[in-house]
Amino acid sequence: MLCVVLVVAGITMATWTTGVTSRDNVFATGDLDLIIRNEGSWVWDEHVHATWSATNMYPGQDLGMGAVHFINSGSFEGQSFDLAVSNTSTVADMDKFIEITHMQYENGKGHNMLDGHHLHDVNLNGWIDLDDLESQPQLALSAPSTTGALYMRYRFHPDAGNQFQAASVTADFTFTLHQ
Ligand SMILES: [Ca+2]
Ligand SMILES: [Ca+2]
Repeated sequence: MLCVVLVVAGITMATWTTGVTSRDNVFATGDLDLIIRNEGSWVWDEHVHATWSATNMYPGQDLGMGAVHFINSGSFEGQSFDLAVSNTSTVADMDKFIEITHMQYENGKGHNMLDGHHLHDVNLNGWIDLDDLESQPQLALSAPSTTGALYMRYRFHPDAGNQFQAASVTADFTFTLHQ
């Protein structure tokens, strides 16, 4: 059995604080608080573990669309947003065969991450995949002002060989909002 588990986890809460204290002055600080929810869920949570998964995958199979939604519930507007992934493959380099066929970041405006200006085929296998995203975290994107979303679609690449039978990839996504 071939399978891929795409875990959306590790939400980073960015908190703005100041250590300055002086007599008779008060410096009040605000914060950034990034929370997410799964597609199909109404619950916003800092500790959501959204799981995009596919089992019994075969080479060439479309793995469908996954979505995760964001909201900044803090008192500051976020200035920038980072998106990173860390992959664990049970058979080496399997993440290179999880092709990303669609990747759209929405924050009031749609950003096609496959437009040639964001994600590149850095491992030079001819397609954009989870390994490319792992080595190119998408940093300093414009922040989700109130809400935002990430939509991704995957395909198990047709060139995947028999070495990946009974193997799996786990991809942990981390989203960071900066003041
Ligand atoms: Ca590639
Ligand atoms: Ca990798």
